[in-house]
Amino acid sequence: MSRPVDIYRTANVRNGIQGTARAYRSPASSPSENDVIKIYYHPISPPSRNVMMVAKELGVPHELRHVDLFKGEHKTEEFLRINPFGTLPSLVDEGFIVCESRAIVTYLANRYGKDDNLYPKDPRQRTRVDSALQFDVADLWPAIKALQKPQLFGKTPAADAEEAVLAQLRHVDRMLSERKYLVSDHVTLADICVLSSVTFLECFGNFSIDQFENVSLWVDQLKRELRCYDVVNEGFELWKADNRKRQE
Ligand SMILES: N[C@@H](CCC(=O)N[C@@H](CS)C(=O)NCC(=O)O)C(=O)O
Repeated sequence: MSRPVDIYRTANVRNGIQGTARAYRSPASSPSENDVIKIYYHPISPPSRNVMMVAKELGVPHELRHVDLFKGEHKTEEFLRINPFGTLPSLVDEGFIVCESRAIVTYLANRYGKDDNLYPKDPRQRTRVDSALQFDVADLWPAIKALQKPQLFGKTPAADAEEAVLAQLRHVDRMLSERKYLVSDHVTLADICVLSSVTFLECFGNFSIDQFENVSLWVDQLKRELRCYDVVNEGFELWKADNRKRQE
């Protein structure tokens, strides 16, 4: 596995800002400096970006471990011992391993959330968040992945892939016609995870979400409001810029 890369540190140096992930306030129940949470990630992977954004929003100290998907590092014996599915992201908290990004973000909020804003404790409010997370994992993200992943490897997506994405975005747009955020009057885990999926559509510059007015406004607003967005997504932004150049 390659040397761990802390994209936050890179971002902070570039932006002239002091500090790394540890600059965020640590909650009372956070682990010791010696056994800090490890997040295995790749900067352009939307599920990885979910987890990194939630960890930052919660102020959970963590260390990033870069796993190069393009070199197959996620299929090495070493990594399969952490994540038997051979996918990113994964989290290790004092030896406790969690795979699947939406399970990771709910774990982080349950264990380290100082309040229940991101993941409400009220059963009905929480079910609204869970429902949107299930929609993301089962419907929205697979449609977006089917359109984008082939292009990552220079292939052409299936003929109906774009229409499938449009159908899912219509659902998101309808949800956002009723309120400012997906399921509540404030940001929840649902917004962060769905935002990661939707912004993956920015990869190739050949798909626009502009026809979905509510979705477009919500994306712009979240990018401004989430204090973690720029720092967590710097690797993604750099990759997108390089990719555009490669395509010119
Ligand atoms: N449901 C999983 C999906 C994870 C996933 O598919 N991650 C991609 C990166 S975006 C991956 O590791 N792909 C490698 C592979 O499938 O071999 C999650 O949310 O964690």
